[in-house]
Amino acid sequence: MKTLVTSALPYVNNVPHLGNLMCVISADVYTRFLRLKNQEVISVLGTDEHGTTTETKAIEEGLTPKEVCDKYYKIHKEIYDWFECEFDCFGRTSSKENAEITLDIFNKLHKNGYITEGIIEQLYCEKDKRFLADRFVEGTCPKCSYENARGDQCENCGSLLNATELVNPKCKICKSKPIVKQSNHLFIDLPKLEPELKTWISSVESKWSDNARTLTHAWFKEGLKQRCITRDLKWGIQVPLKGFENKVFYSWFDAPIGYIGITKECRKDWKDYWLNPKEIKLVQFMGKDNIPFHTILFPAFLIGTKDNYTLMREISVNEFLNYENGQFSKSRNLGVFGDDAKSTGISADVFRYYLMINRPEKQDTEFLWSDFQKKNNTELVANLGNLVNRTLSFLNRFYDSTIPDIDLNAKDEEFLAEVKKLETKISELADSISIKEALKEIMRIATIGNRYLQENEPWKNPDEKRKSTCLNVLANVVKDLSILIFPYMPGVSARMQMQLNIGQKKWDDLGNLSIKKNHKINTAEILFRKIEDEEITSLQKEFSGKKKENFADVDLKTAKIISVDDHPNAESLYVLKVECNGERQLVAGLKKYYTKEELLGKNIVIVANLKP
Ligand code: B3M
Ligand code: ZN
Repeated sequence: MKTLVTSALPYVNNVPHLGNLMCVISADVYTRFLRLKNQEVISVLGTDEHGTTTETKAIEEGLTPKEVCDKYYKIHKEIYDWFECEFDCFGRTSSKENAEITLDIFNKLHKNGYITEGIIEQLYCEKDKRFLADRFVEGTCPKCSYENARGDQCENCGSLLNATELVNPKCKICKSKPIVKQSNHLFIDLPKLEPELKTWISSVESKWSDNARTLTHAWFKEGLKQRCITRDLKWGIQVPLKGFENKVFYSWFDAPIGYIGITKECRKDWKDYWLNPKEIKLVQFMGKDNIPFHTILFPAFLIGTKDNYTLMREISVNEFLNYENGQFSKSRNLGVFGDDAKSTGISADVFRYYLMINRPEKQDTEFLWSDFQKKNNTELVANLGNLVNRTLSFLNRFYDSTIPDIDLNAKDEEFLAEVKKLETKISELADSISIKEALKEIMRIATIGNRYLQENEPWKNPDEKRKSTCLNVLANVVKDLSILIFPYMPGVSARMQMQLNIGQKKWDDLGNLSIKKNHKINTAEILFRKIEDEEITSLQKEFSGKKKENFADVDLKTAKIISVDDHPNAESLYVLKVECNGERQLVAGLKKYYTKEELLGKNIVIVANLKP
């Protein structure tokens, strides 16, 4: 059985923040686990490029949608590379391959009678002269009264909405109130597909996360409805039917199909993965707002073709990561975004560790700099780093970097058995995608390793046998840790294996005491550095939502000079009174350049928003 891993395709129009990276990194960790275990796996990621979000960004940046996609696709790719996320396929939903597959799927759905036509009332902005699909509208959620609900979904209660349901809708471009206008559209007939969907769901849901199961059942309980799959937009895949020439597919139609399109873009053997349900285990990672698209809509598109598509078997849904008790916001410079993580001077591995140990698996979690510092200093520096560094330094110092003899006693056996037990547990947790729990157990091995080191005190133990055995055993435990930590911190894992002077190891090398007497190791080097208080305070400040001063923030105004006096205490300064929406006093170093008479009565430009 081969595994196909996907991570929700991030919208291309935004720079992803650490919360968005949660699911991408999770998918990467899981894929690396499978690879360590010598399982066959490919992973798929790419950018979700069609739809209104891209069109909005294009308007904002004065570019064409295509130019926006080209620009941000590159930015996304660089960010995932920096975070050491390796995907076998990294592509785009706007590729020609995706258009081909999307059209093929649509044509089959149409031929098989799963597409219906209907007129929908849509919001139309008379000022901007355009239909306002989904995200161009904001308003109050009809279900929970949240005031900033989007046209397609309320972020507060998670309900999927039609823009016309919003109470008090506003056009996002110009803030005016849109009118309701009629437009002809295509729908996927979910009620007709319901029996087949239900059969499929009951065959796989036992492996789904709770949140995925609950939400999917809620949809059935409410009754499946016809869902519109077309939009009055230009940027997208054109609908191939007469009378629909000016419409494109809704981006949520071609985005999940994009997983297939991207695989085709990158691999000739794409059919071996996507049209091979018996041999392929499809595992999908996403944030909680993406659930119904993956448990109902995407499977419905595939089932309706009557082709033999590979359907999802396992799903891992993360809740949200908040930033310092609020939301990430690029426009308000709030939170760490992929492109500024580099500038923090903190390594990608440490970010990956923090995100995974803080993974919102059952409920939302917080990114807190104070917690980040604490976990780095206590868990990485004082626990894992300490064990590795002390073990290897003692070997450098006492045994000239050569692994000494081993002679296990009952206590050593007991310790090794404990390690082994944890490794078995970690293996099971990794298989069931309990990424956070697995990491906690890995860190537990470091904890008991430190305890074992402390008990044996090789730095002062007069018993030579004890001393050498302890360091031999710990060199092997460090080797195990270097393997276990690889999915989370690949860079750290490589450095540990380099210091141990061993090649890249696999899961099978766990627990086998394969580092033997006379093996030469390299010089120990520090793996993690402590993060000091000042550093954390300055990072907190940098990403606190305070705008960095830039030219656009300077408030320039014209003012008329009404009096000029010498400054009582400074030779080069004048005290000016100016008229600028009322009287203001300024102090200016103009004395060297102008006489009082020259200045009096002049109109000048002042910076009006400096602190007094
Ligand atoms: N781009 C939504 C999101 O990033 C959407 C996911 C598509 S997955 C096919 O949350
Ligand atoms: Zn408008």
